[in-house]
Amino acid sequence: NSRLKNKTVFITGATSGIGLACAWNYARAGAHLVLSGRRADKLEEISAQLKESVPGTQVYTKPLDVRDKVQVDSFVHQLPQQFKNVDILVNNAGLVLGLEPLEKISEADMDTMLNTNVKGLVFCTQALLPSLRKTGGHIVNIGSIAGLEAYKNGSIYCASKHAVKAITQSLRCELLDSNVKITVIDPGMVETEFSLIRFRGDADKAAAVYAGIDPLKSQDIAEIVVFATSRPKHVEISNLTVYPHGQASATQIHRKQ
Ligand code: NDP
Ligand code: 8X3
Repeated sequence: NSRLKNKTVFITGATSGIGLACAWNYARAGAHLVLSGRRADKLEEISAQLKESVPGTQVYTKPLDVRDKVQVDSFVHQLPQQFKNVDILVNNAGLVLGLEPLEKISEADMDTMLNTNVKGLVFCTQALLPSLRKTGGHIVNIGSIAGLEAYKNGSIYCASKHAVKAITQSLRCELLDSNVKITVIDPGMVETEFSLIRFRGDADKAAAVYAGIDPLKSQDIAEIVVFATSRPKHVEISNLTVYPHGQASATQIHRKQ
């Protein structure tokens, strides 16, 4: 993809799932990568695999917890010269903990979800906007269908993804007179580590989420992220909702017996 060749792409939550698939797809398109996540071992493994499988790929990795503003700012300030001019920011790091009534949600889980999905996304955006303004860049926020409708036992996660939608809309207005574009992608069910984390490592509960349906794969979303960020300069995809066939909302799911 010639529009992405030699562009620098900064991906949060690149150690797994959608973020990791984005890394592979951007590497294949000839982009340079800044990959982050909390797991240092994963980052090293991924960097080695990318360099080996896609020769010529330039990858910079360093652990980053997006909840920590000081860490985010110093990560961005300390980017090596060749990765400093970021063209595309993929705000992907995010998670849900539990599927529980509001009355039962702990303050710790609430903080983890809101600080990662909302404040972390804002911290990364604030830190990278100066660079994105210089390059004429693009921000992609990974939202969710949970940001379009709220469902039972999903209050805080749904609130966090509604916030992502609102932040994207406000920022689009603030960026109208700039050369920075912004897109939010709202996936339905994608088979990643997402459900394993939601159910705190319970593999049976996680597998049940995807039973009787062909869920989206990380690759499906990554292709869309790459597509959205490789349109001509004047084309701005504002939002895209993506379901696997058989899903029509968070709760309307047809499962084959
Ligand atoms: P995964 O659990 O597979 O990946 C989540 C990524 O986020 C990991 O790389 C994880 O890395 C990273 N992450 C979590 N917390 C932090 C943190 N504090 N700082 C930095 N990185 C962090 O799930 P998905 O790929 O599915 O999730 C990616 C995004 O997609 C999320 O925003 C999620 O809400 C959204 N989404 C997912 C859907 C699905 O059905 N799977 C549907 C709709 C939206 P590490 O643990 O190394 O920090
Ligand atoms: C992930 C989709 O339906 O589990 O954001 O909230 S859902």
